[in-house]
Amino acid sequence: MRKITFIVLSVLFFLIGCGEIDWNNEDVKELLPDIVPSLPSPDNIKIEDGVLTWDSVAGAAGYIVYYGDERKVLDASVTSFTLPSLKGGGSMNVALKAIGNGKDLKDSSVSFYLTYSTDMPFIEESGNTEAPDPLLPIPTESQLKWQKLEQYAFIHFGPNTFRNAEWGEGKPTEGQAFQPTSDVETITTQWADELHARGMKALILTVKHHDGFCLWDTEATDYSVSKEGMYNGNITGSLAPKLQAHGMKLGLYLSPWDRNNWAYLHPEYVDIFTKQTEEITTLFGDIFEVWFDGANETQGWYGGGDYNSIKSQVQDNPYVWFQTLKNNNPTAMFTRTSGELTPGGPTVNKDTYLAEMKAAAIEIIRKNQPDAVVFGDNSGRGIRWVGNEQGWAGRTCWSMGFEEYGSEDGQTWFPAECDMKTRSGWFHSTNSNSTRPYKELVEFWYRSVGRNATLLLNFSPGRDGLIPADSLEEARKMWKQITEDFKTDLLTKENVASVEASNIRGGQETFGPYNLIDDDFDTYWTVNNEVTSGSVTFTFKNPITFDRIVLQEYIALGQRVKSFTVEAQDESGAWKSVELPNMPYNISGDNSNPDETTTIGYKRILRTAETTAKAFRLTINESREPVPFLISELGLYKSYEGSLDE
Ligand code: FUL
Ligand code: CA
Repeated sequence: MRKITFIVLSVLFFLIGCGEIDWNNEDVKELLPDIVPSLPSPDNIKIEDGVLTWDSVAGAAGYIVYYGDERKVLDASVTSFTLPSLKGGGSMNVALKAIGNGKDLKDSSVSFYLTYSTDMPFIEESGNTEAPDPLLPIPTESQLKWQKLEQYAFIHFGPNTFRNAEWGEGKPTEGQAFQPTSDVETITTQWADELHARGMKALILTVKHHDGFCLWDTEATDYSVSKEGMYNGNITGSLAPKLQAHGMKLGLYLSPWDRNNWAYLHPEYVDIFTKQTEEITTLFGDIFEVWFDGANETQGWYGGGDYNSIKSQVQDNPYVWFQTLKNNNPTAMFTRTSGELTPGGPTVNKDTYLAEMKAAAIEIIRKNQPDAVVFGDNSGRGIRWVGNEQGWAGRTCWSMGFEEYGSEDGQTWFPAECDMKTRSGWFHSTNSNSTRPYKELVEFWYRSVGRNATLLLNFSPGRDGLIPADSLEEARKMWKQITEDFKTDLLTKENVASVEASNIRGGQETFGPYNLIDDDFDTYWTVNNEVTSGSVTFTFKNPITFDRIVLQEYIALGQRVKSFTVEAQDESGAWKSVELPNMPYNISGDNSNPDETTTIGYKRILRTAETTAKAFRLTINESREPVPFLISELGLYKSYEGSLDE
């Protein structure tokens, strides 16, 4: 028997021999380690949102919470404790023990210590307590909803599909007009199901392209799916509920230019066009976007030879009314009528005519579909063409102004949409039968969605009415690559040890930097009114490796940022600008230069060199006006290099 045990036992026998044991006697406690059992320490201890919780310990008479320099004794019935607010910064150690009954159960040992740290860096509470004032122009709610769709599909389908045409070229004959070999249900089911599976949040269909053929059952003209001798399938009507079932939105392309209509550029055609607009905005449920294409010509004629000769004749005077053509053959649909232009007839300014006609149609859209945005409408409620059909927005891209780059001085909110093709033409053609590889589609996505624009990706169903399998396969891979690239945000509360911000509006948590990583667009980090630049630094518990930075500006109050900087602290502790390598390849009109750190807007994604960081810093250098900036979200990701197989 070891000596120490011998002594303990002797003392015990002595004490027992003297009568009742005083279990609380310090000498007794001291001497009892092996004999009176201890309670187990509380298990499953967690701190969430400032509340400490644990699993109750059977037999405990209560608990003691140790936090900072303080302690609190709690009843046995309690298994949670609200820690004091750490507003104002700092962190504290927190631990817990279960209290024994003072008889045959000793107190547990003290649990391991947890670090409880604040969501807010230390900052004086001073300055503005209300959200910053908006900086005009700002988006409408519909424009904001539209932008959040990010990526949606385009479908070009119509008579062009059946004769390798893009603009209704060539003389159509009745039989060639429109003859999909699949039934309408098969077609629209494929479109909705397959595009939904590829991450498309909406679909814009050419319900009428420049050839004037209508993909719905229209009362306005005789040239549609439902007329005698035609396909007899209301494609648009069948598509709408299929998209809705997937939570996808429907958009409609209605060409103002109508090459098949004698009345084009005549007053009568305004009635036809507005009637068509009325129909498409009332027949198919909610519409998110209406595309009034910008292409137009000075003649409403159909047919190669005539078209070119008329075009050359009107070149010098493009505002001639085609009265003669109208009189010669008012309703011919598939007939290539020769007509002569009568110079000197009544004239109309084509641009004014089209602008007025579109304005009348926009009125109808506002009435029937108040939530829809109109492509090309720069009244402050529409959206703009990005200025190219190559799938890229500018590295600097304002939601005001025009084309790729927009302008910080633009007076109306006019965000950019990038329309891009998966094949060489908008329409299917048996002559150019290849689809773009997914890597290019991924590139378009980064250069549109990643640059404060949306991506409108076109698919060209074939003569069977179905989107070709090769396009679907590349789009599948594209979407897999993108979803995998952004699967895991590395800038999360779990990974962050501490955060510092140079300024926080009013010193309030509501405007603090944790809003940058809460996955909520509507919460943001912002600063006091007089502050126009500033930085936020996140220090990680363990270094992280990333090659994608995602930034979102709270554009609901206006687009502001015009210059920012991103830096990382390497393992040696040195701070360096995050390296921005060249883009994977040139795109017509864009190039492979590195990304720029200028505008942010709704979403800005930088593809960076692979960077391992102990800490990450975002600095906002300048806004377009001397006003505070508002940043909704900041994310860091590592792109995916694995297999894209199904
Ligand atoms: C252009 C049209 O002329 C093309 O045919 C196509 O519809 C494209 C999306 O817009 O302006
Ligand atoms: Ca947020």
